[in-house]
Formats: sequence, C-alpha cells, structure tokens
Amino acid sequence: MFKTNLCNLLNIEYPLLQGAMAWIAGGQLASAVSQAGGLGVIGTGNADASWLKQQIDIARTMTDKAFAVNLMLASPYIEEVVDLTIKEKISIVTTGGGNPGIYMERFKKAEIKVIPVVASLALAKRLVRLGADAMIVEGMESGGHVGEMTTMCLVPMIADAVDIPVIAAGGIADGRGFMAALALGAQGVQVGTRFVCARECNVHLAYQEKIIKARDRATVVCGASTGHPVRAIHNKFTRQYLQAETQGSSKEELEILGRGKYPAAAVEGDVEFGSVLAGQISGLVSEIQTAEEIVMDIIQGAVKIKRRWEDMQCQE
Ligand code: TUI
Repeated sequence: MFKTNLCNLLNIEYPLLQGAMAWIAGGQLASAVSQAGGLGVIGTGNADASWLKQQIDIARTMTDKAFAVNLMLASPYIEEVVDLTIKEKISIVTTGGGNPGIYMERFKKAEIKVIPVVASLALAKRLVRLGADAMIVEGMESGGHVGEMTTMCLVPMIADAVDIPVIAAGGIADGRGFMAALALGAQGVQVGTRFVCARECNVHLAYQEKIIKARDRATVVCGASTGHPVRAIHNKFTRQYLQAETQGSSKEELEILGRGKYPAAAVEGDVEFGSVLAGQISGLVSEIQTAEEIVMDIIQGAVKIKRRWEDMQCQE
C-alpha cells in the first residue's frame, strides 16, 4: 500500500529504514529489520573494520535480504571501514556526521547506492550534484548528533528542492509519524529510538528501560558549545556536562568529560553516568517488541490513518 519509488530503489517492501546507532545497531538488529520488510542498517560509529566484518557476517547468516552500512564520517577508522564496505559488496550505504563527497566516486564505481544524512538545505543540494541516490533529512528531534532544524520544517524545504527520494528522520516512531512524513513530501522514514527497544537489539537492557520510562521532556542537547550538539536522555552525566558548558569549560575539557560515555551506557548499562543517546520521541516508546512487531505496528497504524482519511472523503 505504501510502495514508493524508494521501495523500488532499495528493493524493500516498506519505505522504512532503521536508524544507524553507534554501539547499538549491529548485525542482529539490522538483519531483523530487513527480514521484516524494512531496511536494516549496521551503525559503525567509531568502530573499526574487524568489528564491521563480524556484524556483516552475523547479518548475512540471519537474512538473505539486503541491509545497509552506515558510515560515521568523523570516525578515525573511516578509510578501512569504507574499504571493507566496498570489498564486502554492500549494496547500500548511509552516511552521517559530514559530507561524503570524497567517497562518492568509489561508491558509484562499485554500484553502491549512497544515502547521506543531511541536516541542512545547502548540504542537501550539494549532495544531489555529487550523485546521492536518496537522502535522509534529519530533524533535531533525533537522538545523537543533531542539527538545528526540526523535521517538520526541514523535510518539506528539502523535498521541494531535490529530485531524489527524501527519507524523513527525527521524531518518528509510529504510523502517525510515518503518515506525517509522507504528507511533508518524504517517500519514506527512518526510525531510530523505537528500534533501540527491539528485542533483537544488543543494547543493554537498562538503556531500553530508560527509553521506556522517558516522558515528553526527558531529553536534552549537550555540546552545543563544541559545535557538535548531541541529544541524550537527561541524567547525572548530562547535568554534569551542561554545568561544565555553562561554566565555560574548554573544548578539550568537555572532550575528556564525554570520553567513553556512549559504550558506558549502551554496552555496560551505566545509564546515569553514561550518555543515553535517544530522540525526543522516547516519550512515545512504551515496550520492548520484536523488530517485526515494530515494523508492522508502524505500517498498520499508517494503513488505518489512510483508511480513516478515505472514509472522511466519502462523507463529504
Ligand atoms: O550522525 C548522526 N548521529 C550520530 S553519530 C553518533 S556517534 C559519534 N561518535 C563519535 C563522535 C561523534 C558521534 C551519534 N549520533 N546523525 C546524522 C547526522 N549527520 N546528523 C547531522 C549530520 C550532519 C552534520 C554535518 C551531516 C552533515 C554535516 O555536514 C557538515 C558539512 O557541511 O560538511
């Protein structure tokens, strides 16, 4: 029912991508989402090529369907991760945290579809010229590294300006968000935070519980003073970090304060002194479900809305 051009481009049943979450989205989650008809994504973050190889192998034992690899462009291992992605013949790549321009030619030559994440109109236009196949337009409601624009404002602006499929991200976790994104001009959505609470996700249980307990104002943005704002659930770590920022700590001091905080929360489960990256939509996520249940709930929720709209038209 929601077959858009994006589905044909990526050979997927539903126009629904799983967000690439560093330390969280491994091969098991990515394969479960692809198996359910969406597009699963392995999030590399700052991981090296040997970690990525393990995750690709895990995903390939669990599904025959395609999945993507996300490249975090600021990673110190970016070169070896790009090399491995090409060598392993991954068919779709998403990118984040920068401009993937310098890798475009190699991806094109290897017939890899490139879907960059953008948080501004200027970069969106530049990436169309560089040959992006689609783009993920990410609003500041998202978890993790964020831009300044909201999904509601940025998606229609970019959808009007580019002639490739737009995928909306940030603040989407159910059928209502899915339909809203299509109404804004997107051909699909990317969902991150809700998939953190997937049964197949290898994140620590305490992290999932933190998201499930979160209410509307649970997240804050830290690090604006460093030029790399990051959204996370408010806890003892964010309180300490924001206090340091207010008191004028230097970039170096803040870097030391933040070191190792992603794995501390995601892997070790220290959800008070670690950084629990999550989007504003955390307040809407209320249970742990399988990836398939999440995909089907979003799509069936969207189908119900579409039917309701069609019934409204009949009554007019
Ligand atoms: O990348 C994300 N979110 C992330 S990555 C991450 S892990 C990490 N690890 C170590 C250091 C930093 C992060 C946690 N969350 N989202 C995609 C995204 N990309 N959001 C915003 C952007 C972005 C920002 C600037 C994309 C392009 C860009 O380009 C600047 C330019 O014009 O060159």
